[in-house]
Amino acid sequence: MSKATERAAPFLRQADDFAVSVLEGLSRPKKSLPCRFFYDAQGSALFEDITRQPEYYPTRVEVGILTANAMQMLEGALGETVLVEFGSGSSIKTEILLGHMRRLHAYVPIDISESALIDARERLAARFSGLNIELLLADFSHPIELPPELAPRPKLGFFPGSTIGNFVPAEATRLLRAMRETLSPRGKLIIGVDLKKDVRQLVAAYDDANGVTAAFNLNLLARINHELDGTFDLQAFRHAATYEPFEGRIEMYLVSVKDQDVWVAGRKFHFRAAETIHTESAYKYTIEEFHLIAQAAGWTPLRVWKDELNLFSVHELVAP
Ligand code: AVJ
Repeated sequence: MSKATERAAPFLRQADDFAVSVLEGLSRPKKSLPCRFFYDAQGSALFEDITRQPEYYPTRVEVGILTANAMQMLEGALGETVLVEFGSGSSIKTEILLGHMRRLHAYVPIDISESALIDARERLAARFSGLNIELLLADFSHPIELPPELAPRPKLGFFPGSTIGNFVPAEATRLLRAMRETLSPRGKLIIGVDLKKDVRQLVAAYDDANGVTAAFNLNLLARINHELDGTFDLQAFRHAATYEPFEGRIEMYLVSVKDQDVWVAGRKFHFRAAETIHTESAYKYTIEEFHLIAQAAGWTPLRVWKDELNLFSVHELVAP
């Protein structure tokens, strides 16, 4: 994948970023690991499996909203438009939009997972012959530089799945501001935002009965063992998901079931029984709360599309 690698973000090589972030996270008084590292090939596959679990409503509800309202979302998108997707993963939802776009200049999926980008391109190229797909292997939480020939064109941003929820509100505002710059001039962003709801339903979505989310969470330790010579015993940690009502967020943890020492990249880390590693936050919003964040990032919220049960929302943001 020479072209994608050429356009990879000029930051720390992914392997170094992983090593540095893991050692730093495990050295903190309250141990934590960045959720962006969930998505190695195994993690991406486990996430796809999560989206098929009955408790995990966000994906299928959002797909319903996108399918029912795609034409409205694409109003104004011309033939020379560039569709830019942040954290594209499998690009499954993108197919709904692409299926309603008569013409498009290019689709630029941005993702940290090389395997996900390659698989998505293969599938989309087979279904949409002639579609110009420009892969961008990069971490979308950093400023993104689009290929120079695409930068001056009108751009439609797509950020589904409520991945915005992984960022604390101040960071979410910073990220939305950076996206506005990437999509300028006159950019538009279609973004998925999971809504606040019954706590039992929220927690169940992050702790499904089949244990797929637990496997997804524990896979992070398997990745450390694999890539950083870790000695994590996956049986000695368990998955936990809680909802923090004051913060309005789901928190995911890995909990040590006993006192134990673990080696990572030649360094020893001690875990007390019941000690936790924070692995993900997923903020949930009301429509009004999300609009405040979008406006603070310089966006003007226009239409909002929701499902009849008010479980999930898709927002249209335009740059003034
Ligand atoms: C891909 C970040 C949107 O937070 O709902 C699913 C990831 N974590 N189950 C989410 C996830 C646990 C998901 N996002």
